[in-house]
Amino acid sequence: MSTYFVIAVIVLVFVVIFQIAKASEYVSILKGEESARKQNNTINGFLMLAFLFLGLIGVFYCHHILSGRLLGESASKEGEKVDEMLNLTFIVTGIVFFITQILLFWFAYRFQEKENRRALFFPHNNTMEVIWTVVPAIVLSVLVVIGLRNWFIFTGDAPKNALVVEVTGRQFGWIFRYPGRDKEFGKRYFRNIDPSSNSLGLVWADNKEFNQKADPATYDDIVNDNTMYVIKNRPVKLIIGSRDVIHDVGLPHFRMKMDAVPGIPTTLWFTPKYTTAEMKEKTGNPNFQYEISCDQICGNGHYSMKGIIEVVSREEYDAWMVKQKPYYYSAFPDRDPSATPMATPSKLDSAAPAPAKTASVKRNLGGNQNKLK
Ligand SMILES: [Cu+2]
Repeated sequence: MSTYFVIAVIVLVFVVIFQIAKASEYVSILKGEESARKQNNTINGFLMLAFLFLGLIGVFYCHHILSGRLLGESASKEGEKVDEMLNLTFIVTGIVFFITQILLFWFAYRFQEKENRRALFFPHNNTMEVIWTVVPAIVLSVLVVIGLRNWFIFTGDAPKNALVVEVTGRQFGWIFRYPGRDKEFGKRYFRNIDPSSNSLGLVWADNKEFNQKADPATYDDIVNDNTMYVIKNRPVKLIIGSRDVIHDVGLPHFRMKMDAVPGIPTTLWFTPKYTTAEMKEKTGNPNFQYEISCDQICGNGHYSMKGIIEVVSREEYDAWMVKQKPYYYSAFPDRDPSATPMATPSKLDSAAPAPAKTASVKRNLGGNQNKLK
């Protein structure tokens, strides 16, 4: 209802301005050009004041309806620094905004054309030039330095105890990888990518065509689509990449974002402050979810690229992790020791395309990639 009211007021204001302009046109015909121009001048002076007051009321009104309806407090410790920067920027630009806008409209009204008034010829003043160049330069430099310092923290080395998760964007979704027990991410190669069985192109097997050797570090990597689990109060470092076009890991609740670029890994770390359950309580929204939104227009399914982050306690995380199976076993179920403990190496060897000369665990786990396709 109030929206319609605001629209109606805006339309009304424009109708009034239009009518005044129309009326003054007729008046100028009747009265002659000179006196009509003077009258227009007075009207314009008052309109300047009207715009100033309406504009200030508009600023106050927008502030009033938006405050409390935005995202709320930062859900990460590092995000607090982003909020501090934003607030500082708002304070500095806010002060400048009010001073300049009020002076601009007030001067236009106050110093309008009058019979006996002569304009002062004021072409140049070096002192003023220096002041309004140096002061903004210093203020902006301070803002930039604070921003750079924070940027180097967020994108720099994560604390040693950080949980490391690899995030890969694809059209249209997110793929998360955890390094598994060896705490090491296995190698990937883009030509190994098969959306149905090897979504990240992990180098599971020897491949002579691509001159690749199977990387045993891939065997325990855990791959998860669309939901990332992280731990409250423990820093999490994201290693970000993309499988196709440029995406962007947007984390509005944590106040972070970082481009996901094919072939160029980017990193970012932050420390979640509240679990998802705590945020449900804090926001009073039982359906609250931490969200990864893709912040880069990346194709016609861009809008659907929503990833979920579950922030949980250490115990809940461990319980979740225990249930995860290495991705390798979902592509090679017959090699899962918990599923088929009786799988014999000789059987596996016969599936390999080019048996190596020496028997090794590596070869047994390698297998035939063509089988996947
Ligand atoms: Cu995207």
